[in-house]
Amino acid sequence: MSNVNRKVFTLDEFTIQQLRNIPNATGELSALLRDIGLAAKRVNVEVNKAGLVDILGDLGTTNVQGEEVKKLDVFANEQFMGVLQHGVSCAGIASEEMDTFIPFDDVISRESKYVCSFDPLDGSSNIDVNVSIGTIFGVYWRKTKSGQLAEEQDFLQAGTNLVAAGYIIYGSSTMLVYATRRGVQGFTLDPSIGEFTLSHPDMKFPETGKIYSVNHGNYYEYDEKVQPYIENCQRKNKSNGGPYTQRYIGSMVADLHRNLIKGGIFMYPGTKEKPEGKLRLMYECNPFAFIVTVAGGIAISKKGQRILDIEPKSLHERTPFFGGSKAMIEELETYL
Ligand code: P6P
Repeated sequence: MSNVNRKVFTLDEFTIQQLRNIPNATGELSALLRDIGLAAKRVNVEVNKAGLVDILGDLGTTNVQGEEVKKLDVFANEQFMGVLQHGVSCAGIASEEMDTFIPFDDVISRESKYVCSFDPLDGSSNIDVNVSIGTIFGVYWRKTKSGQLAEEQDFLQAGTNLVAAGYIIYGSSTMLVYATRRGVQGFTLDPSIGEFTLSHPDMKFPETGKIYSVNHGNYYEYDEKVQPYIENCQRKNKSNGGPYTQRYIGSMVADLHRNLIKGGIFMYPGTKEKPEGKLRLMYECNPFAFIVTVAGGIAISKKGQRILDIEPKSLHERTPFFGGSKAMIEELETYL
């Protein structure tokens, strides 16, 4: 049969094609990624009409249409947990929205070989002002034997053990970007068919860039070694690889997505009051460190400490995060 000329792959077609190309793959990871894509489409619908509902309302309040208002991050958490619990690939989920992990206690889920960590709606405070927000996820092989309930050790794994990681950005368009060791693939939601379609194949972090992203409002709180690097960024000009531009949206997914495409460095340093910084290791930093690294960039928490090598001690621990273009992180490390 002639090879049908297929210009555009949907997420489903792409993951199934990957499955066909990987010997002895069971299809569980492909199925899991499709499940995440489905939940992302449902969250996207709610995020896109956020301005029309009273999302500031507490649980149980009703909106102008008389619908029960769910805070969007609670809604998003339910959507991702729901599809994974009723899928065939996930034994449990840990979420920034939940105090502890949830093992899925049914026969199929107990047999499943993956567990997922999620930040179901990162940057949700930005919804009220119509700024891009996102979902961040990581996928691990479980460490416990299949057939039993997932345990905390299945989730408390270093980022180097990630099988896949990705994010959805609910922005001017809605994109799903995921990384496996085979590369980083970007899909854009095509509303005309309601499918994520491959728009950014094999994404690579530009070797260097001219964008630095940091919250200048905390400048005087940052570590003394970080401040001179930020000043170095401000002093860049035509004669020394600049000028640099400062871009900071305050939504990790949006800031890192832009820098992945254009090149740049994203920083959330520790401060004197909070040396561990604000960002969560399991739900924000590890997934992004995996994506950045697979794409050819670098992600560290301090000099010589790659994020992916951190051995987690608790599900909700935080870490400073410096991630982005290889040459920019290497220059930063000379200051740390
Ligand atoms: P700040 C959003 O609340 C978030 O967790 C990340 O998405 C974002 O990068 C960071 O916090 C922004 O924090 O302190 O600069 O407002």
